[in-house]
Amino acid sequence: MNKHATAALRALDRFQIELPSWGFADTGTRFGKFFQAAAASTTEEKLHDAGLVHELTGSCPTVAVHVLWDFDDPSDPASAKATAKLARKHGVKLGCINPNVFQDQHYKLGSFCSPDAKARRAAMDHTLDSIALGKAAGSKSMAVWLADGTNYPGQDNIRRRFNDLKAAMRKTHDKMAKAWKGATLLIEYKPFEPAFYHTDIPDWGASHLLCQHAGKNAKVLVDTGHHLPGCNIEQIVALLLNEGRLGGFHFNDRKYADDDLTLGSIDPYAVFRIFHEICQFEFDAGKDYGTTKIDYMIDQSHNLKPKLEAMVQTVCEAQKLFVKACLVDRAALLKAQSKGDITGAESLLKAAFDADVTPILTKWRKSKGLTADPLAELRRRGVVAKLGKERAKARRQRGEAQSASYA
Ligand code: PSV
Ligand code: MN
Repeated sequence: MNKHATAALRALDRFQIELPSWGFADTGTRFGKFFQAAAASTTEEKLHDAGLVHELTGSCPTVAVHVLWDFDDPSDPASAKATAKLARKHGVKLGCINPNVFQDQHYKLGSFCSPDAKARRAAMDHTLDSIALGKAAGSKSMAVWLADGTNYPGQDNIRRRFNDLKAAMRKTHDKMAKAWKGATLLIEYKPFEPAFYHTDIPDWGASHLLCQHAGKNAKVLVDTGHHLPGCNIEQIVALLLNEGRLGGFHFNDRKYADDDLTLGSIDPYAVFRIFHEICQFEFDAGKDYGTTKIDYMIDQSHNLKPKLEAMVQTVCEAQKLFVKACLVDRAALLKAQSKGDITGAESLLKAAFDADVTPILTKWRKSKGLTADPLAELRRRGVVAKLGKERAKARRQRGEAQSASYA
């Protein structure tokens, strides 16, 4: 193994990926929902599945939770403790807390940006409750994603909305600093959907403005699906790293919009380029790969692929592309760049991207007592079929509708 491979091996130890509880449950499109018998329908089932992905990959010790979907009583911190206990039972811990200020009827015109003061207050009350839940759960971060926006020009005052949002993010940050020390406030952006004329946090610039206004523990959350076609995501990542404001990622892939496909299924080179910018930042700072605090999280939801398989695929793909980025010969890259050798510089990236990193990943997995091929192992165990039977039966016993015949 050369020195780049050795650095990659060490970096893999630090490369952890958080799983989304909601990624194990049935989802659909606005046209319908095709059920999977093995999909998780209770919080415990989601945590069980997350535990299994962690057992197979050794890289996913935490699970992001959505407050309204994973806690019994969002106004009672004891319910966060109960979910945290369930997580421990399945060998994982609770990660990022996701308040939900988009589901209730009073958010029809928005949450923090709504023209209705009652809706703005409800959003703040829920966010303050979420802070208490996050602290009780032992989590280290909270992610704010808003469905706020308008559907038609003239519908509302864009600046009034943003100013209300700025005040809300400052208040949220201050409350976190007092009541939940050391926790990070992640602010996610999205240029479209469910609002289709304007979104109140459309891009990294708006997120960044909100973070600057909120305070030092506010960071930008980059969901890879939340960009308009052609957007250079790795450049956003490079600039945010430069400003100390890159909080983390919601990993997924897409062909058109926020398609929530498995990472790298459409454009693995784009994901590699993101990791390349992160590694380059660390190299320039004289730091080892994987030592920058970045919350790598998955945010994918599959209608048709078995959830567990999709999740294992994404984790393994992230590891593979991360390792490839660690292999870039950065001393040679610097030389090529300073000579203006464009072809040489690009070829160094391509060489790393084209490298077969299976031996590195296998060596790392073996050293941790893990299976060399987590997806093959999941399939070999027949887990999806087994869970499908068990869960269909459990649903029938609970009197729930979903049929096992969709497996
Ligand atoms: C919104 O599209 C999003 O990306 C946010 O992160 C939400 O928390 C998540 O999906 C689940 O709805
Ligand atoms: Mn997201």
